[in-house]
Amino acid sequence: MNVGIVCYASVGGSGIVATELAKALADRGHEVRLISTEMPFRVSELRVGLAFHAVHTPGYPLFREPQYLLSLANKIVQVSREYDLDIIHAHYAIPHAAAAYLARQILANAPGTKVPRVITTLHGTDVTLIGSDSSYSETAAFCIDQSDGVTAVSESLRENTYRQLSVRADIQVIPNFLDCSYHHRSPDPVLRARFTGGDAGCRLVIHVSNFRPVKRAEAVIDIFDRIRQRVPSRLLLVGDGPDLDMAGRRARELGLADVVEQLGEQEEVVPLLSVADLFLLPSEEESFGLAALEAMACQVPVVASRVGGLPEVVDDGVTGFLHHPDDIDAMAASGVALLADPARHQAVAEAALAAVQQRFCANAIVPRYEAFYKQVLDREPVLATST
Ligand code: GMT
Repeated sequence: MNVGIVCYASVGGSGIVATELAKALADRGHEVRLISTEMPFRVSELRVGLAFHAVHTPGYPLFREPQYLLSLANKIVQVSREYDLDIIHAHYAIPHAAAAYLARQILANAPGTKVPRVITTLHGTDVTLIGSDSSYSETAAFCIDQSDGVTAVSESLRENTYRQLSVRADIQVIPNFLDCSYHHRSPDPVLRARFTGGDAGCRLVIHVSNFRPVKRAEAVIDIFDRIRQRVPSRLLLVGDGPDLDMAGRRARELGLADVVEQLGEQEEVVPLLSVADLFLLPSEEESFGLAALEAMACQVPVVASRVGGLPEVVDDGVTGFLHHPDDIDAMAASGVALLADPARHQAVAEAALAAVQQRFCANAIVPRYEAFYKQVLDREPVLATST
């Protein structure tokens, strides 16, 4: 199949999933064209069957606002005409589903032109935070409904979409996945010693996110503070975003400046996860929690909020621990219970890895996307064309 995948290039779950899907589809013999503003950060090496098309949004003195939706739709039309796309797969509804819809309308307007099917994958904040805001809700719901196929990354997100937007589309759940040949624990003792200061008794706690308010970075510091009072440990903060400074401030207030290390955005998280002992994710909302899945694949037990799709990823008490997002004490207690009991830690780490291998590896999930593409191509298009 010829597939155009539209995604955000920035560090973030939806871009990672779209990029990993593009790579996996190319490896399975499809012709895949990634369409984004920049080369997504996880497309490292050249791959047969995978090409990248950059979207440029030229400014103009008259415009105060960048016209990304229009330039993206324009690029999709050009790529589709040139490379005969069967599918445009938009990751993140806003504004990618709208751009795909517009591109399909433009293509359908030219008799004799092949009109690709549009598939939209909902990732979470495109529904739960931005999409359901009254500034976007009508356009988001319309464009989702105008897609030929819609997927969501968890049951929870599917239900939330019906609850929060007036969407009628039949939403299929296809969970996120990992390339399990890459995402596995491979600890570097030198790196670990660098973070522990060579103290064999020191445990490493880690948080990876884009430090937006939904991630509750301050809660990460408060949980770590409680853990640190019971178990000698250090905290690694990986990623960047609006709340990172606040997290640093909170750490200084609590006298933790020497044991909290800010590593900023990192392209490679596996080496960092591979030296960590505990992953904290006290988010307010998480449609899936790809960061938790990456930690589990690296045998790092997760302590997280019982919100959104996280219970579909973490089996509470077996592959990690889930608590109410405001129950900082309970999260800290679970962290201490794991770090202070090596046998329990190992059991949870092994169960987490087994769960990832059974349910969330690319070889189990990518065929579900392929099957969905075929299903969508075999049924009547949403848009009646003039061809
Ligand atoms: O929340 C983020 O870190 C970014 C955001 C995105 O779209 O890039 O993440 C959402 O999509 C991810 C991939 O499907 C999910 O794993 C995250 O849970 C989801 N974030 C939220 O729902 C807050």
